[in-house]
Amino acid sequence: MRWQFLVPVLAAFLAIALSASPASAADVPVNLFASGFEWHVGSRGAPAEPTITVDAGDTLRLRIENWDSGLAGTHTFTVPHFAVDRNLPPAADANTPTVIFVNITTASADVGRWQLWCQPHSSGTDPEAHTGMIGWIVVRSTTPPPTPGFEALAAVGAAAIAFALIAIRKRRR
Ligand SMILES: [Cu+2]
Repeated sequence: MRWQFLVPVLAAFLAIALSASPASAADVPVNLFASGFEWHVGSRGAPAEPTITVDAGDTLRLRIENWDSGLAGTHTFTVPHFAVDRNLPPAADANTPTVIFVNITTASADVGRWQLWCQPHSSGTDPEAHTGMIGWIVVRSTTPPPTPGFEALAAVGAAAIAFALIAIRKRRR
């Protein structure tokens, strides 16, 4: 293959590489604990009112344990933004938590900071401003810093380089 045919091909690859989309969606496993009438992430001793952070497009795979027993230990796992509202029956005893699984798939439209709470043990009127047994789900944007027309500029630039190289090669003959 002659060199001048190779240059546009390389330039095209360069343009595609420059405009490639960011990291793809991931599964994010999280262990969430209802214990002592507070939410905790990772372990029962972790701080209350935790924040779970994912990237837009990720699927949050929650394994939720309720360690509070007795009738008062009935919780809910409620996330208004994602229309999730699950019952979390009390632990059978001090060593036997109730376990439920909840999957939440996020999209770019979900970018923001959303509350999760327990209905009986939190209060408030604004869906994102409850107090009490609450936590947060933060969905980060995966869009690269906005540079309008960057991809088009990259493609045009790559083509210009290709033609310049071809012109140089031709002149040298
Ligand atoms: Cu509760």
